[in-house]
Amino acid sequence: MPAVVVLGTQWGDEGKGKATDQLGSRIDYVVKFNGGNNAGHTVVIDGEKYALHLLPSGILSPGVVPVIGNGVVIDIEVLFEEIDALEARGVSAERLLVSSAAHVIAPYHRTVDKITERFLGKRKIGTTGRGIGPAYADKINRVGIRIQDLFDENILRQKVEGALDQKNHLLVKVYNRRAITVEETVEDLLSYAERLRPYVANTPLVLNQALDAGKTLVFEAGQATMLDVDHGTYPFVTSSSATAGGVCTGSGIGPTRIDRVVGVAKAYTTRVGEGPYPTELFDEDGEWLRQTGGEFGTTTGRPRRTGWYDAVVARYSSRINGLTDLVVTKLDVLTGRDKIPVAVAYDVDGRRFDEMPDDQSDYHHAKPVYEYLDGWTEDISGARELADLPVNAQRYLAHLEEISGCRISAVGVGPGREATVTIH
Ligand code: 2SA
Ligand code: GDP
Ligand code: MG
Repeated sequence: MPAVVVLGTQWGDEGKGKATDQLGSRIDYVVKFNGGNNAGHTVVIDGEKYALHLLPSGILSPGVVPVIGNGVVIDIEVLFEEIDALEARGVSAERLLVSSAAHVIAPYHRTVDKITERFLGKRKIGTTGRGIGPAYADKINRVGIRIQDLFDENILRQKVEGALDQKNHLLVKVYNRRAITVEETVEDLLSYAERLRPYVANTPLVLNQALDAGKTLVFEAGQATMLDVDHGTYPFVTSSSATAGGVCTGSGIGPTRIDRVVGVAKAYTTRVGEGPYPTELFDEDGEWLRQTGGEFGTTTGRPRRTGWYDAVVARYSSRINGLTDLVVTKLDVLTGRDKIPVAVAYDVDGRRFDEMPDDQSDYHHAKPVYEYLDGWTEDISGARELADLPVNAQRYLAHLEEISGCRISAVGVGPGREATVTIH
């Protein structure tokens, strides 16, 4: 399996970090290709919890080369904070490679992110406030700063001038804020340049050469399909391509080199931030899922919205990403329920939708059409084979597989590295 993609099929936090980490002993490179420090991936190893944001999960496996690809936006201060925190716990970042073409999140991107949200008021997106959207906007608008610009002060100054031109106009005239100076920004960015230099590489070349040499690469998505800027619930999305297509543009490898696309899905659903969410629960069941599943943001600590499994979303994700297999996580969280609802279709003002509505307004009005499956009460955290699971848990999985349109290859039964049922 030379090139494997691991991505989220719902609204994020499906447990991608753990799914990637688990492939660890068999892989050579773990590559991040989209997003930035809005991501939060939790990996639990021997009871020790690691929360990763910018660094790929592969950093935790000795021998794996972690790569931050060109499609990522990098807050360099946060990157070094994360490296320092891991090194203090004995995890080395020595092998890390950072793309010279990745874009930088400058301090003004964070400012603009927060101000924009405040001004949007009721129409806000509920961003993580990390400057992600404004950094990608500058990239597309061709006024972004790239990692390689940090090594030429003249070029950096010119680019910062270009980036601040319109922003200062907006900050001062529209938002009534002070102007950001070119000098303070250049100084801030230059202060990291020398420390960053040893990590910087031509990562598309490195990755293609690694594939040529028969190495195994895992491409780890941040956020998820329903938050993808093209295929998600726009405008309530993040600003990057979190689907399988983003792997190619965000890392510089061709689509013909991808062998396997693994979609990760929780046995229920969660969402952070604003936007439509048909199976969302507002009652005590929703609170029960939040508490039992520990559904609080890894980056911001925000309580996650919670709801039942949504097979319409699963089928959509399976199609958009060309999934080869599905990893279902957090099945253990559902233990103790009498009946477990799963949405198989939507009702939109009396019309039935078996597939994702194309029209945003329809999606905002979609109500789930539920099937109710029998639950189980046995502790399943020790299960490692399908046969170790109670019959009703097996039936739940078989049904998910049928309605999601994808083969299930593994099931998470606890946060730990070892707590996984592998299906052969
Ligand atoms: P942004 O900051 O511009 O990317 O926000 C846009 C939307 O994308 C959502 N988003 C996320 N949703 C779930 N998990 C994310 N990562 C963290 C985690 C979130 C946290 O792993 O828990 O700690 O709050 C993530 N990152 C972005 C965001 O909520 C907006 O809806
Ligand atoms: P990611 O962004 O997709 O990597 O997911 P997060 O790390 O943000 O959120 C997933 C959470 O679920 C983390 O706290 C994981 O430790 C935890 N987790 C992952 N898989 C399982 C599982 O199978 N069971 C349980 N109980 N927790 C899990
Ligand atoms: Mg997360």
